Amino acid sequence: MTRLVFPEGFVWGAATAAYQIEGAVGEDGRGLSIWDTFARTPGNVVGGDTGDVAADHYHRFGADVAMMRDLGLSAYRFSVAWPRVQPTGRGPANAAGLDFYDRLVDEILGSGIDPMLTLYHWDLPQALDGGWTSRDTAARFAEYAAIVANRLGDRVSRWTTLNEPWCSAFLGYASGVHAPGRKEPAEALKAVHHLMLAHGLGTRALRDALPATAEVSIVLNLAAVSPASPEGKDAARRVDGLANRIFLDPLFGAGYPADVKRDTADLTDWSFVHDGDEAVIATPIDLLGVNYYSPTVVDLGTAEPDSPWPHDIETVAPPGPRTAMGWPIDASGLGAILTRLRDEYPPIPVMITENGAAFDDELTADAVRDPERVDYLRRHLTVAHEAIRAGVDLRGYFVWSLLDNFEWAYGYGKRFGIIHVDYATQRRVWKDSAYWYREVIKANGINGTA
Ligand code: IFM
Repeated sequence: MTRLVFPEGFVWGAATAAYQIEGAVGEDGRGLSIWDTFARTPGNVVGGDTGDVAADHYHRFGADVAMMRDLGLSAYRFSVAWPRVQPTGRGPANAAGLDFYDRLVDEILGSGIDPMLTLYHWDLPQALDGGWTSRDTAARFAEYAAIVANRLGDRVSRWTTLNEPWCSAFLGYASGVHAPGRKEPAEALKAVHHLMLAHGLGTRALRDALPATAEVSIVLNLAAVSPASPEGKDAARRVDGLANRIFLDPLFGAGYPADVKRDTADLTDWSFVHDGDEAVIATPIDLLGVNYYSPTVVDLGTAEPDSPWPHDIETVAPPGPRTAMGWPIDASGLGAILTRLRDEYPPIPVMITENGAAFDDELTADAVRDPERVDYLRRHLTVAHEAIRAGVDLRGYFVWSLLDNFEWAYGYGKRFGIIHVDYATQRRVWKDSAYWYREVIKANGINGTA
């Protein structure tokens, strides 16, 4: 094994999201989100699970932040629930909702940890009619961003507009496996644009409200796409367009890719893109967050039910080890994404804002032995280190997730945490991976896999 040391000041973090951990969905004036509605609709989430209680972080954040301190985290990435701040998605702020995040931020800072705040991690206020298919939602998002920035901007210096807009658009509006559960591919493209417009307008609102030193970012779940056969080459190009370039190109000033527009001409004429929108989307940002879990291998074929891709493209499962999600384990995709960003887009600092794995953990006495998760993390950190050596401006790494939590349509059965949560008692137990991560942070490095 080789000792791999990361650059001084490398950010070591862990990430969570509001609906997945907070619970307390009916407290202190929080409004309904599309995920409350979706999860409460029978058949949408395995076991009928909802985020009603989740990891009860709303009431236990003090103890949870204390664990972050004990882990030695330099940063904590969390999200704000829009419906806590604006219960109907518009209008004046709900004071009690903002107060919660005020206390949380103080607790994080008081523990010597840098808060990294995501404004939108999928819990859209239910009252916003039309959701992301409505252009107005982008304007409402900018208003919400300003409210949160005005309250927390004196203490939070790292801001993210959206988490994984691909999921919001394609899982929410094309495959329908996420809220709001619509299966209308044309609407998914409209949602992409309104999400990106929200990002641009939100970035401008943040710039107006925040000190000049604040850092603004977006987090994308970029895909490492490859064809399973020579015949699948064009399918891979199309998937790459819909997964990556549809976000990256407008973000970096090149507008929506011509081939993506051509490929989707039977669904839409793209008239939802108005003059000036692409300039708004290209408002400069300071950092790009990349979430990576697994590679994407595709071929020409018949899309599986619930596929977010066009109906003539199938996803192929390459041989080799998988996580409990059934996702292939292959860290090389992370390297491919990072070097591609370096080679094909303007220079920008990058952080890996999510990476981790679900496994069927077993709690025995006071321990969870999870060597597969440690191995998964080590492999991906090895690749991250390689990327830095290859000139990628990689500034940090956040493990997904700090705690076991509500894994969206999979409910509580899939555990991504480095800390185990017993949902019946809300007792937290550190998994072996948490102890391992603590040592990685302390040493600012790992024993690499190669
Ligand atoms: O749990 C999710 C998270 O909310 C967004 N990125 C992927 C994770 C694992 O599926």
